[in-house]
Parts: sequence; structure tokens; C-alpha cells
Amino acid sequence: MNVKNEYQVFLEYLKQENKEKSVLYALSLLDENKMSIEDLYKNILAPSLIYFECDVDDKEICIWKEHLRTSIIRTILESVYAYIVKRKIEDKKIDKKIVVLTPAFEYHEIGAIMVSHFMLLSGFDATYIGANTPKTEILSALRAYEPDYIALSVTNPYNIVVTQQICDEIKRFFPNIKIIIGGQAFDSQAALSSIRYDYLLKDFDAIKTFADEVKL
Ligand code: B12
Repeated sequence: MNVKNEYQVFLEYLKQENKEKSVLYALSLLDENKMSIEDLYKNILAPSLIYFECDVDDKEICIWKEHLRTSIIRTILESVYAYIVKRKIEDKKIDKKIVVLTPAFEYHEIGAIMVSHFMLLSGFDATYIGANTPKTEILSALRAYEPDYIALSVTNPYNIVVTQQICDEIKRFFPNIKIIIGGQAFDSQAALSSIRYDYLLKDFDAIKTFADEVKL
């Protein structure tokens, strides 16, 4: 899908740090049927963060700018949730629960939120429970929700060790819950070899393929 024009318009609003225009423009793309929710996430929202470059020398200001941009995208995602709920009703449901989160010390959460939305759109009963989630909280969530799967999103390679510990405990206390992992930290083969997991899903398309396999 060619969305170059729409992407440039959206990026301009983001560069101006104009939250109002960014949010309204993104939602107008759905309201006017210019693109699907999936295309909005894949071609507009995700790249606007992944390719974010700070043109200011001061590092502190750059981190602040990243926070601001993330907060705009987060507001859009929260608003799109209503569209997802409406569309999900028409789609075929998969009777499987998935808890999505980022583990302790992992603050990058936009990928996890988007992933939880893609899972909902694919028919799963998915719940995002938060970022920077400590091991004990994860284990209590699994006890309370009794999901079929847990999906861990990890971006920072420094968080591989904590992820490894969490996966070991899940396998020990909840052997029936399948572990899905994804995120930039797993781009490295070395990171993968230390972790006990059931599925590695790289991107949004992989979620769709996974859903089709579960449906069979
Ligand atoms: C926004 C941002 C932040 C924000 C995050 C705010 C928030 N609430 O989320 C803040 C300012 C907090 C931040 C902090 C840091 N950040 Co930062 N951040 C980013 C930035 C610009 C965007 C991240 C993002 O949201 N991407 C968009 C989403 C959609 O992409 P994604 O998460 O990769 O998800 C995709 C896939 O990976 C996949 N996926 C992800 N998870 C999962 C899970 C499953 C189950 C599945 C199926 C798929 C999947 O699906 C998505 C679609 O394809 C990236 C740049 C980049 N290239 O991504 C840097 C980046 C990730 N950050 C980086 C760094 C270094 C840091 C800090 C260490 C910086 C610092 N000096 O403090 C800290 C670490 C904080 C921590 N402890 O976690 C580096 C990581 C480099 C590396 N690999 O080591 C990056 C790549 C920047 C860079 N080029 O150096 N960051």
C-alpha cells in the first residue's frame, strides 16, 4: 500500500509536536476509510517511532522529545481501541487468552501495545497489562488471568537476563502457559539461545500467521 503522502503529513504534525493535529489526522484516516487499522499501525505509527531521529545536540532534550512523541502515539492507540472493539465483533473469535507485557526495566511499550491490538484484531482475547512489569507481578497476573499464552516484548538487549529468569519461572510454575517472545532485543541469535520460549514472532504479519495456525 502506498501511503507516502499520508505518512509525510502525519510526520510533519509530529515534528511540530502538535498532538491535537496528529491525533485527529490519524483518526481521520480510519474515519474516511483511507486505510485499515493494520495499515495505520504498520505504515504510519510504527515507522514514525522506529525512524525517529533527534536533530538536537542535547541528549536530555532528545529523550524528552522521544517521550513526547511516544505520548502522542499512545493517545492515538488508546483512541483506536474503540475502533478495534467495534471491528472485532464482526471477526471470527479465537477462544484463547493472551497476556501481553514488557518485563522489568523495559520501558519501551508501544510495540507491546500495538501487538496486543493486532492480537485482538486477529481474534485472540488479548490484554496488555503494562510496561516494566516485575517478575512477581507477572506470576500473579498469570495466576489471576489463567491465560493460554504470555507475550513478552523486549527491546533493550540489557533486559535479556531478566527475561530469561522470568521465562524460567513461568516454565517452572505454569508449564501449560505458552511463551511468545518478540521485539528488537531478539534480533540477536545469542539472546535467543539463552531463553526458554515457545514462539518467536517478529512482526505484525507473524501474529496473523500465528492466529491462522491456532485456528486450524
Ligand atoms: C520511544 C523510544 C524510547 C522511549 C520509550 C517510551 C515508551 N513509553 O515506550 C524512552 C524515552 C523511554 C526510551 C528509553 C530508552 N531507549 Co529508546 N527508543 C525509542 C524509539 C525512538 C522508539 C521505540 C518504539 O516505540 N518503536 C516503535 C515500535 C512499534 O517498534 P518495536 O517496539 O520495535 O515493535 C515492533 C517489533 O519489534 C515487533 N514487536 C515488539 N515487541 C513484540 C512482541 C511480540 C510478542 C511480537 C509478536 C512482536 C513484537 O512489533 C513491532 C512492529 O514491527 C527507539 C527507536 C527504534 N528504532 O525503535 C529507541 C531505542 C529502542 N531506544 C534505545 C535506547 C538505547 C534507549 C535507552 C537505553 C536510552 C537511554 N540512554 O536511556 C532507554 C532505555 C529505557 C529502558 N530501560 O527500557 C535504542 C536501543 C538500541 C539497542 N538495541 O540497544 C533505540 C533503538 C534507539 C537507538 N537507535 O539507539 N526509548
